[in-house]
Amino acid sequence: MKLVLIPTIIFLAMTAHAADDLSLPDPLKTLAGQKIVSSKEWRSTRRPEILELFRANVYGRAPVGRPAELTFELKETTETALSGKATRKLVDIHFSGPGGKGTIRLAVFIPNNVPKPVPGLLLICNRDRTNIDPSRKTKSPFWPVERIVERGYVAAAFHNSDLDPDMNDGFKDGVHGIYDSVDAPRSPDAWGTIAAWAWGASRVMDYFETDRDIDATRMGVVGHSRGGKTSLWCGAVDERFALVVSNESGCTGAALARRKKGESIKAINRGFPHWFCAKYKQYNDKENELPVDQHELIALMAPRLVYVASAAGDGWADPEGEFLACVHAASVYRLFGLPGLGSTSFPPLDHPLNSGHIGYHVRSGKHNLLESDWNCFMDFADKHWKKSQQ
Ligand code: GTR
Repeated sequence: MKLVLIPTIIFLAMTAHAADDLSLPDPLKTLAGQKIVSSKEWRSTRRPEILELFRANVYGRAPVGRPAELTFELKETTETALSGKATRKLVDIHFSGPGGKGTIRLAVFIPNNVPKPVPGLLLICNRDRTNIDPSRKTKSPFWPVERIVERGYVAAAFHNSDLDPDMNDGFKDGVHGIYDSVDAPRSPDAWGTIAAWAWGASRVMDYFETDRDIDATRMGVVGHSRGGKTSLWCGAVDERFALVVSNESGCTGAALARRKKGESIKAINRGFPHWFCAKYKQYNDKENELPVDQHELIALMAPRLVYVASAAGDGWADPEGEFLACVHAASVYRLFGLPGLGSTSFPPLDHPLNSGHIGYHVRSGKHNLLESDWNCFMDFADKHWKKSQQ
């Protein structure tokens, strides 16, 4: 017994110590030094403050929310998809602005023979489009539609390049070209590519709200890696998403910047100068000067559900930093009387923590989004959304 307990105590002490050393910004203390003691104060004062700090310093400011010109074109409805198990809808979401127009090509599978409206998961796909093949000729664990439908959830997906190509193109292409002002020089807080993709997920939510088969009040947004950074930012900005899933999002996703483990702010700004706003580059090698850290991004989901997934072989995304961000977001959930993660010790491999409103797992293996990850996301959704049925 002693032999088990002693290492556990040492590990717990190390975990707490590692986090204390970081001098993380306190989600419950305003810039003016006021202590936030209620969910009401959080909502009225501190949440808007943190959201604005992320906008101004990290992801940038979208010049438009739901555009005046937004239409949904139902291109196809197939009621016998997946051998009759699902109804497939292909929807083109058209938007336009001063600089042109664009289309999100959304694919949705709605399980048949379940009560409507159905909750589900929307994937922001950042890998080759074949991973979200709606014909199902190509099947990929990145989007295991058959499994998602079998578990009673809507499976929806769109490709990030419908919003903006993943290139440092001077913000000429995609939604930046459509909505940015051409008269003024680009400001330091103008939106980057991650914010553009997140904007797209919100336009998909605009569609969900019109589809009576889909329960728009119980939809999750899921992203892997750069897509996970996107799902987190989307969930922060758009509170209509009831569940936000970050799979191995790492730097400027779920991982704490102040730990300086794995990918750094400088490395990400060098490698992907178009992902964030120009001002973010001021924090290269200056993590401690950033007025926020990523636990506060997770806290912006409160009191909604958020799930963070890591892989043990993905040091670049700093699994422990992703875990600690969840631990340090919990104080905000407690304001709502919710347990947050419900644990402060790093879980063993392949043992998800999913009883609180923040879920977390670290699985064995490498950087990837697998069917086993999806199963964990759905276990978490089941726990919280199907409580009454258990
Ligand atoms: C890496 C990048 C990460 C992560 C990853 C991905 O090259 O450094 O931040 O986003 O790409 O999206 O697969």
